[in-house]
Amino acid sequence: MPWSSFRVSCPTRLLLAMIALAGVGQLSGCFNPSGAGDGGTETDGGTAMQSTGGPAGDTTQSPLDTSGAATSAAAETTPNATSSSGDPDDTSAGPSDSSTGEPSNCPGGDPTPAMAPYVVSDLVAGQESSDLDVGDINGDDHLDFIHLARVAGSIEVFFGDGAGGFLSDGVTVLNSNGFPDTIRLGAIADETLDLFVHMEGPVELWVIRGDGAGNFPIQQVYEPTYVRAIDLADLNGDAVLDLAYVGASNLEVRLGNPTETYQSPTLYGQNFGSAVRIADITGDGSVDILTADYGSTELQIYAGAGNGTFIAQPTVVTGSPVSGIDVGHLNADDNIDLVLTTADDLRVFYGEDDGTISSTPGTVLPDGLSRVRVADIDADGVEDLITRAGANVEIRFSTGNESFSDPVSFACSSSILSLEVGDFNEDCVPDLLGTQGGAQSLCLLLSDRE
Ligand SMILES: [Ca+2]
Ligand SMILES: [Ca+2]
Ligand SMILES: [Ca+2]
Ligand SMILES: [Ca+2]
Repeated sequence: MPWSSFRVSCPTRLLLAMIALAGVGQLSGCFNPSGAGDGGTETDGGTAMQSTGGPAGDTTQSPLDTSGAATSAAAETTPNATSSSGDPDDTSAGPSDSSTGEPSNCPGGDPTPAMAPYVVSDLVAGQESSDLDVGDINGDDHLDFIHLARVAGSIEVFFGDGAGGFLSDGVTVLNSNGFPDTIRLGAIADETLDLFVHMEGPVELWVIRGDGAGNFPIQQVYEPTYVRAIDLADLNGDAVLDLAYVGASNLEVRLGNPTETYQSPTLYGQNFGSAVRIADITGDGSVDILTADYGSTELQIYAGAGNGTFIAQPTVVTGSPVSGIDVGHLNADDNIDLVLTTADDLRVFYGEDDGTISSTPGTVLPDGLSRVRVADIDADGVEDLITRAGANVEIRFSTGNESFSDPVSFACSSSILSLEVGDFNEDCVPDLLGTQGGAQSLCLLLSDRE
């Protein structure tokens, strides 16, 4: 078992820095990722990737957040599905909260529509990164990120300083002696973020519990577990984070225990999955699971009963195999929408007023975009599309009328594998962070409102 000696290292200088930061007033209105993010992991050609949507966003949610994407999203102007939106303790005012008329917590005032300049830089990581996730790992109210150095097998945290910088070059929290390829953050049964890591060779799912201070001292190994894509949410309403993943041959659902351990999986359907996403796509208040299969041109929807069990629904025909899934609010109504990337195009399926999803795409962009994230980049209350094309990160702004702008492109130095969304510099504009193939750095796109 490759699970051997790893004990958290937390250099003294870092501790001092964190202590110093504790006295800094937090920009509570601007900290949280706008919700994009976290979501399901999607894989593309065997490379672990993010969608996240994800629960982008999932990454900072507590288990209580996950109660129902559409419900919570509709109740707020913050549009992301499984993101931080449902958390009553979440003081974050995403950019779209500007529509509420509440006083702005954003330095310089709320972002204005159509404003989305980014400064692109390489963030040296020392190792090629294969996947990442974002969240406040050490509880100082500043967004951090964690990433996998696949070849070295190490897991590193970069603690954010709240101004777009990071307190060190990365702190190794675990040496796996294996080949981690997928990583997710989520709080299992308390407020502190825990880690979910898939290992290759042997295939195992590692659940690594965090202490809320940036250390990950408690590990569990579930084997053999092959994960191509994973998403996290509370599937049965007990406020404990549950797991849904695809990989070897089925959709597997593992329910969490209050003791922060996981039960044996329940299997659903044949699935050699490429992507999975949890969201209340049926609009009944219980989260559902969407899965895509490498060999299939249909998206499978498993409707949640609210108790942790799922029933397969009629599939959504996608035209060609799906590589990426995200959900969000991409037109002007409050219904949750679904966006898919396939080998040939990007398709948006808009939610209907009766709680169903249209069976035919309302918008098709004829570009072969292999992955997608949604986030409201320009703070107009409608989420926008974030994709990548090789080394470029592309943003297509939603008009709110089921059409999108031409892509606005930002060039990274190498092809983007995983992409996450979060507001690292706390200016209320989502920032973007991607892993880059063949580079010992990550690509940071930091919003620049000047
Ligand atoms: Ca932090
Ligand atoms: Ca649960
Ligand atoms: Ca927008
Ligand atoms: Ca920002």
